[in-house]
Amino acid sequence: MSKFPFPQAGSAGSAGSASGPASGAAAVRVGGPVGRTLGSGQVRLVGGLLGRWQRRNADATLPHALAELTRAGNLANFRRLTADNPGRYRGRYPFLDTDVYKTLEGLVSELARGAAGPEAEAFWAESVALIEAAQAPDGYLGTYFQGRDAAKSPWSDLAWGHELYNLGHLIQAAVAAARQLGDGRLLAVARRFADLAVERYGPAGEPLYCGHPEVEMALVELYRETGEPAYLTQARLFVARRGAGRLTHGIFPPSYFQDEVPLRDLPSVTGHAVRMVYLAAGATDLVLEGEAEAPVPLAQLERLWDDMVAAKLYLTGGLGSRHADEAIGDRHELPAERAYAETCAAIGTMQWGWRLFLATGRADVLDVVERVLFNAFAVGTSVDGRAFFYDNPLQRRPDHEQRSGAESGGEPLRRAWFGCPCCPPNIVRWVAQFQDHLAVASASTLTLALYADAELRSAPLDVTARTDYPWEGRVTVTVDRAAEGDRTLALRVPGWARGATAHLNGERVGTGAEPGWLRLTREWAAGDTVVLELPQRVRAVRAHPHNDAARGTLAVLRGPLVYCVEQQDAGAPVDDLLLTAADLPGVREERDETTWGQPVVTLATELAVAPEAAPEPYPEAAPEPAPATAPATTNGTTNGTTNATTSGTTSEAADDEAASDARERVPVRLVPYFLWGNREPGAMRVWLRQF
Ligand code: FUB
Ligand code: ZN
Repeated sequence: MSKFPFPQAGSAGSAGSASGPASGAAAVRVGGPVGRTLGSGQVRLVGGLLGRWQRRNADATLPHALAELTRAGNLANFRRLTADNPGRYRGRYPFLDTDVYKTLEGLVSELARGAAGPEAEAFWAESVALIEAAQAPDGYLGTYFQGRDAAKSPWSDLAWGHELYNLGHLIQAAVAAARQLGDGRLLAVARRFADLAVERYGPAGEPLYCGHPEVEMALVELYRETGEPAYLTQARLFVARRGAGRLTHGIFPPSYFQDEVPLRDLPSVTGHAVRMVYLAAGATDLVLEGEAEAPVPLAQLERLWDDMVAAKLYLTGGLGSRHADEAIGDRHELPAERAYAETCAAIGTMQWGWRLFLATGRADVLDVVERVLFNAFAVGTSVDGRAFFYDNPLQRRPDHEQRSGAESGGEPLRRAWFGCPCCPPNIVRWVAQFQDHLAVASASTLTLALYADAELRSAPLDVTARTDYPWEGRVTVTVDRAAEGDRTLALRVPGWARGATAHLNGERVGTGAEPGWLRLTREWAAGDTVVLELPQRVRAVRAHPHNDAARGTLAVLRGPLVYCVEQQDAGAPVDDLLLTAADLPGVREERDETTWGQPVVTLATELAVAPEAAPEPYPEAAPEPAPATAPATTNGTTNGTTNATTSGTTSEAADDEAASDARERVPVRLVPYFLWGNREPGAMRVWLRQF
């Protein structure tokens, strides 16, 4: 018997259509070797942290976004085209239509699960009518370029105009509405615009492409929804053509647009961070639709991903080291206080990672997706769901002056909205789609990729997962219904969960057979229960030795969560605190139910203080004693022994560590990074000094 309380989906993987609701539809309706993504009619978040975030999305963030879009003029930009005498376009950027589309994409999911209120329904009705009315007779839609007073004519500036980026977000909202509400009106608009794009830039058209990738992912999804192969072909063309250097811009170099080298030959992720990961996600979608015809082989996409994870991603999963050009940095260029790590880049990284998991089944890719989700992405939204970070640094200095966001001025912490408001609407849609990124199923296997308190149904198994993850590491999976015959339940064992154990109906089962996965195959019966214990060890990590900005520091993690120290929780300036590995056993886990109005695990300890003593900024270094051991090998080890100098701990550090016994120690509380900046503005550090 299933406890699932809302509409039955078709069998896993059944195709929906624009003419009727397809309540089982996921945002990405696709499968790979591991199975097909389970969608909103098949997965329901019940509680826990992700469930709370999703409720906050419907109750606070979505209504807030609707009000801001109305206030800022995004909706008025469509309305003005329906008037006899259109007024001026409001806003600075040519992509402000997308903030309506992204919000609609999220709104549709919230409406479909009955979580959104009447103001969401009213916004939906009004905006669909305006979008329909604003579309030009030839199918064109881009309010910046339409109307008598338009600054530029359509298709005159592919590098910066974002017209196909606009189309991409329109398509994604339209597909969501067709699948989840059975409302095909937006899909009809999107198809007319997509057909125009195919006519202009298809196999027989100009061999051009958009300055901001996004439409590639969307066209693949439009193909999945409609079955029209021209959309798939167009997506392939856009990915394959990029790198030809056709995007000319007075300010940004070709690498900003990933237009210097074709993606199939790109040695490392580069350029504008959001553009990079959206492009890679689209290219991975094309692999999922048939690698033989995909412009970029899966091996190249995996190589780019692995290289990004190894050398370009922040500990939090944030991507983008430079404010200049919102760009990815060089290898190991990861300054904590200058981290750009845009919230949209976190979303794009998860979109790419999810598709890469579908294509490869790699559990370590999901570890990264999870890291991004609980850190670089989650930090972008305030506890009340009505304020946002655009950039997500890992350090704030006490005298910090630059305000949050792409523009100068404004709030010292999260802002209610931005002149370039790409992040908040992206948050709305991503949170609304959490359930589409938790599990996949094939005829034989249900795979739980990420953990949440949720109910899941699939062809092989219906299960209920109960957990307080990530605060606790116990996940209890109970089978509610099983198909006849042997079926597999696959559970991800995160790489950080050393010592994970599992019990099936009280009997211990092994977890070590396959790195990253626990697979249990049997004839299941309702009531069978698997209890997975993922030890949420408090652990410290240091940065790669080439990450100069973080050398000589440690960061603290617990499970998938990165922790930080905010000034209000430290008995001395955060820049003067010293943390060594020897401090870890003294760290106490505490549950705080009040500070943020929700249960949170914080970490209490006492740390040594090294107040800034030397008045000189660059005091002369004392001569180093000659090394007693053989020179280090390139990986920083000598005969398997970590070499102190190359691993980031100098002899000076060792002296300091020894001396730290004598130092004053002060109480310190570490809090999850995603919660920082919800109290009064102050200094914050993820990486704490070792010496
Ligand atoms: O260009 C559209 C969006 O605006 C980008 O994705 C963000 O990085 C911001 O620049
Ligand atoms: Zn953004």
